[in-house]
Amino acid sequence: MKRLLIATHNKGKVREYKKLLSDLPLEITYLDELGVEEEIEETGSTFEENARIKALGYARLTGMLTWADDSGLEVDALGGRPGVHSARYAGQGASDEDRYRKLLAEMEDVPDEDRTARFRSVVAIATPEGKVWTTSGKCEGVIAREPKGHFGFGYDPIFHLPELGKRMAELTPEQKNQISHRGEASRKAKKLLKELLESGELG
Ligand code: ITT
Repeated sequence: MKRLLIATHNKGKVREYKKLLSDLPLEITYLDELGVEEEIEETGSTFEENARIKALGYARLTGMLTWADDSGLEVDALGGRPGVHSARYAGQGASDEDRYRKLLAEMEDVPDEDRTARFRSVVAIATPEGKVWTTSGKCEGVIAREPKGHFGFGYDPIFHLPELGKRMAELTPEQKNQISHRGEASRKAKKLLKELLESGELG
């Protein structure tokens, strides 16, 4: 069976992807399982660029078909920040909670009607020979004033979904997957991957 590397160190993402891709004829592995410690630097200025850089970089490094995503939170009142810097927003070694607390503090004086935001995700699939494909997804919401919920990861406890009346972190993994940016991008990427496998394009 062909192997697919999920190129992430984020355990939340590994969990979500293993589940999503479990019915494909692929053996799924991930960086920590392979013991890959090299970091591919995310030097792009968009999610699309960074997803391509990550997928191609790890595909070349490992010689494996590779799936990577770049994702993050765009807050309108902050001109789209933290955006591609979402993981580094509170500096090296900070926790998910440090990051969302910092964002709540930065947003303290922003009125309710201006607290709109969205999660974005781009998934890239790359071969060691340098072929790469991408898909994208987004999820609209509002930055809440205090955290709630214990599911998910990252900024989920402060990301409010007005239509559901809930935080992202109050949704079960299945519910989150149905409406999330990563769910959308990865369903499209899964369809693409299936077509590529069936067409023989991946060898
Ligand atoms: P890899 O690069 O190893 O995949 P990462 O955590 O650094 O893992 P990103 O570069 O894509 O991932 O950064 C995304 C950050 O954006 C992530 O660390 C979270 O802080 C935030 N984020 C992305 N998707 C999220 C989600 O579904 N829920 C909450 N926060 C999310």
